[in-house]
Amino acid sequence: MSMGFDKETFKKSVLFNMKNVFRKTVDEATKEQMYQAVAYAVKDVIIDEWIATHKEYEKQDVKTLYYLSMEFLMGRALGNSIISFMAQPDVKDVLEELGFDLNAIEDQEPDPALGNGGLGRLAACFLDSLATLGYPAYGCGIRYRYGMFKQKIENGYQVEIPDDWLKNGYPFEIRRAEYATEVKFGGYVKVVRENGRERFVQEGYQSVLAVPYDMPIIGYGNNVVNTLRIWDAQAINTFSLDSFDKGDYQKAVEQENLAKTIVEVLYPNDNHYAGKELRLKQQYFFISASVQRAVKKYMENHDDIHKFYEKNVFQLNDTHPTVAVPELMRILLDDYGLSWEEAWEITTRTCAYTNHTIMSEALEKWPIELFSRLLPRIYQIVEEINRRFQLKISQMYPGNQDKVRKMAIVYDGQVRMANLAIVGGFSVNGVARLHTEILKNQELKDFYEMMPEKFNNKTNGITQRRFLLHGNPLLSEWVTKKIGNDWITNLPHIHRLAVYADDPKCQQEFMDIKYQNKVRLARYIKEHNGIEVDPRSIFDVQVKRLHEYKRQLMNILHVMYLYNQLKDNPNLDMVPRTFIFGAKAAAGYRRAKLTIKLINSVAEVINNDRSIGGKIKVVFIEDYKVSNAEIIFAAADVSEQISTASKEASGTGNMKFMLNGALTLGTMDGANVEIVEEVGAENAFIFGLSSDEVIRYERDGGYDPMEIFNNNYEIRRVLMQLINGYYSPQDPELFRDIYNSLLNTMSSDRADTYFILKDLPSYGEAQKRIDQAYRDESWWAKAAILNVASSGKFTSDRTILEYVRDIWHLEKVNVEL
Ligand code: F58
Repeated sequence: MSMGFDKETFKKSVLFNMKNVFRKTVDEATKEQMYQAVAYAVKDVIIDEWIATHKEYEKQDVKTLYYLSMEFLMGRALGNSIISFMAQPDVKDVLEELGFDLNAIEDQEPDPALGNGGLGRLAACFLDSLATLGYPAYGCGIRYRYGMFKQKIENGYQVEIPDDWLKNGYPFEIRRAEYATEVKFGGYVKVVRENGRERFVQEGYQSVLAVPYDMPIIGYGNNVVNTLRIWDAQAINTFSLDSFDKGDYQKAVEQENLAKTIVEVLYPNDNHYAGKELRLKQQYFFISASVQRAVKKYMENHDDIHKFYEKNVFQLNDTHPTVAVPELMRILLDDYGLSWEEAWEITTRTCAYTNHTIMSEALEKWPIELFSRLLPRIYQIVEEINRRFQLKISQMYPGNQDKVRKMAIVYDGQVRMANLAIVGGFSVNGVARLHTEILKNQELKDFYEMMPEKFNNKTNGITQRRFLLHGNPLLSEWVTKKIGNDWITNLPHIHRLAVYADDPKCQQEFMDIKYQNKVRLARYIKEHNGIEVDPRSIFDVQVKRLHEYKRQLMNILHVMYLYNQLKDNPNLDMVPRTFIFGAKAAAGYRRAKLTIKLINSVAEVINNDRSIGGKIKVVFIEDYKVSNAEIIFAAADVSEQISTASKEASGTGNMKFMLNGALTLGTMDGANVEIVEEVGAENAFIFGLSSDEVIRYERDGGYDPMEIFNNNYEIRRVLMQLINGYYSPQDPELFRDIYNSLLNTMSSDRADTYFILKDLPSYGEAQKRIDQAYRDESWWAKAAILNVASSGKFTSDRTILEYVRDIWHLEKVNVEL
C-alpha cells in the first residue's frame, strides 16, 4: 500500500462526508450520494500528496511543462484514483461492508467529457503518464459547462443531448479564486509615449474574469499529484444600478453575456475546423489566463524574465492554443518592456507545437477582420511576426514569391495558425512516424526545408493503467500472475508474456478471459441497447468518431455484402460474427449522421432475419465514451483500423485494442504501421492502398469508381441497395447521398474521396482471412497473446519520456511524505 491510505480512516472519512455533505447515514444514502461521499474521501486521501508535490516543485525550483489544450477527455476519476493509490481491494471491502458495490458506485460518476476524441484523450493519457513518471506539469484547458454531447439513438438517428456534467457538482475539483485573471477582448490599441519609448495599451475593451478550477492528476503509487487547471469565466463586475447610472449599462450586460457564453459548450467537431468567432474567444480566453498565470508564478520567485524559458515550456496541442505565441510576446513587450528581439528569443524558446492532422479542412485560418477586431493588440503582434518572417523568407529565397505564398502567416486576408505555431516555436512534431514523414515531405515541406532542426516525431501512446489495469481486471490479473506487475509502470516488460503464446494451457486461459469479457460486453449491450448478442461469435469492433476518412461506411458496405452472400446461400460456412460500432458524429456533419442511420437500418434488417441463423449481428452502441470504451476494448477480437492510408495521423484506439489482445484489421496508416512492425504482419490483417498510392492518386485527380461499379457485380448489388429501398422501404431515397458520394458526379467533390470502393475488394479478402484464422483457436489465441506482448512501445509513458528527452527537458521529482 502506498500513499496515505488506511482502510479504517478511509471508512470513517466516507461516513463523515456522507453526514456532512448529505446529512445522512449510509443506510439511507442513494448510490449517487455514496459515490459523492467516496469521491470526497478519495480527495481526503490525496490532498496531502497534492500539497506536498507542489511544495517539492517549489523547493527544487523545477522546470514546468504547461500542456495547453482545448480538450482533456479525462473519463471518470474515481476508479482510476483508487487504482493509483493502490487501494482497490481495500476500497472494495469498505464499500461491501457498507452495503455497496464498487462498480455500481463508479457507474454513478458522470464521464467528464471535455474533449471530442483522439486529441483530447491523448492529453488525458499524457497527464497520467507525467504524474506517474514524476514530472512537473500542468494541463491547462477550459471548464466547459457542457462537454461532449450525450448521444441517443432514436429511430436509428443520432440525437444530441446536452452533457450537464456539473449538475450535481464535481467532487474532485477545487475552485482557486485567488488565481482569477482578467482577459481582455476588443477595443482598440492606443500608443502612449513614455520616456522616449512607445507603449501599447488596449482601451475600450470588454473583459471577463477567468477563474481556475484544479483537478488532481494522481501518479501511480508514487505520491505525486499534478494538476489539471481548467478555467471558468465570470463577469468582471456584475452589472448594477451604479453602472446603469453611469450609462455603462449596455457594456455591463455585454460583459455578463460574454462571460456566460464563452465557456458554455465544447465544439463537437472532430478533424474539422469551423471558423466561429466564439471559438477564437475560447482560445484566447484560456490561453491568456494560463500564460499570464505562468509568467506571474515564475516572477514570484525569479527576478530575470529573460530566463523564463529555462523554467517553463508550453506544448501546444494542435494549433488551437497558438495564440500563446503572440500572448507571451504581448506580456513580455507591453508588461515587461522588453525589446522585440528579447521577447522573441524567450517566446520561441518556450513554445512547441504538435500537429495532429493533415486533413486540409481541419487547418485553422482566421479572417483578419475577425481576428483583429477581437484581439487588436495580438493581431498587431502577429502582423509584425509575419513581416519579419516574410523578410527572412525573401532573404533565404530571393525572388521566390511561391515560398512567401505558401509559408506566410498572414496571407489572403487570413491568419494561418499552423504557420504561426511553426514559426513561433522551437519544435514541430507529428504523432506517428508515417504522419511525421508526410508532414516533412508533403504538407509542411517548405517549412521542413527552411528549418529542418525543428521537426521531430513523437509516436502517440496510451496509458495501460486505465486501458488494461482498470478496464480489464481479468486480463490484468492474468498478466500479473504470469510475469509480475511491473508492466503497470514499465509496459515493455509485458513482452515476457511472449513465451506463453505457444502454451496450450495459457492459450485456453487467455481465451476464457476474452470470453468472460465478451459476456460482460454482451450484458452491457443487452442493458443499454436491448440487443441480444452471442459471446461465442467473433466480436468485430469499430469504435471511434464518425468521419468519412475513418470509413465506417466501408465496414457497413462489407456487412451488406456478407448478408447478400448469406441470403444467396443460407448454409454458407462462416464463423458467426458480431459487428459492433460506436461513434458520435459532429452535430452538423450530415453525411456522418446519415451513415449512423445506415448502420442502424442495416442492423434492423439483419438482426431480425431469422433465415440467416444468427450468423451476423450488427450492433450500434449508443453514446460511445471513455467509460464504456474500457469495456469494449476488453471484449474485442478484431480491431477495425481502416482509415484511408495517409489520413489518420496516428490513431490511439488501435493501441488500446492491441493491449487488450484484439487483432488489427487495418490499412498501413498512422500508428498501424508501427503496430504491425512490433507484432509482425503475420499477426494482423493488412489490406488496401498504401499512403504513397493514395497520395499519387490524389495528385493525379483521383481514380474512377465507376470502373469498379461496372465490373464488380457484388459491389454494384450493394450500392444499388442504397437506392432501391432495400434498407429503407419507407423512404427509398434516404441513402442516395451516400450512393452519390461514392459514384457521383453530381456533387462538387471528387467521387469516393476516401477510396472506399477501391479498397473494398481487398478489405473483403482480409475479412475472409479472419474468418479462416478464427477457426484455428490455438493460432488465434497465440496471435492475440503476441499482440498483448508486443504492445510495450505504445504506452504513453514512452511517448512522454521522448517528449522530455527531445523537447521539454524536465527533471524527475521524488515526493517523500
Ligand atoms: C486526432 N485528432 C487524430 N482532432 O485524428 C488522430 O489520428 C490522433 O491519434 C489523435 O488526434 C491524437 O494525436 C483529433 O482528435 C480533433 O478532435 C480536433 C478537435 C478540435 C477541432 C479540430 C479537430
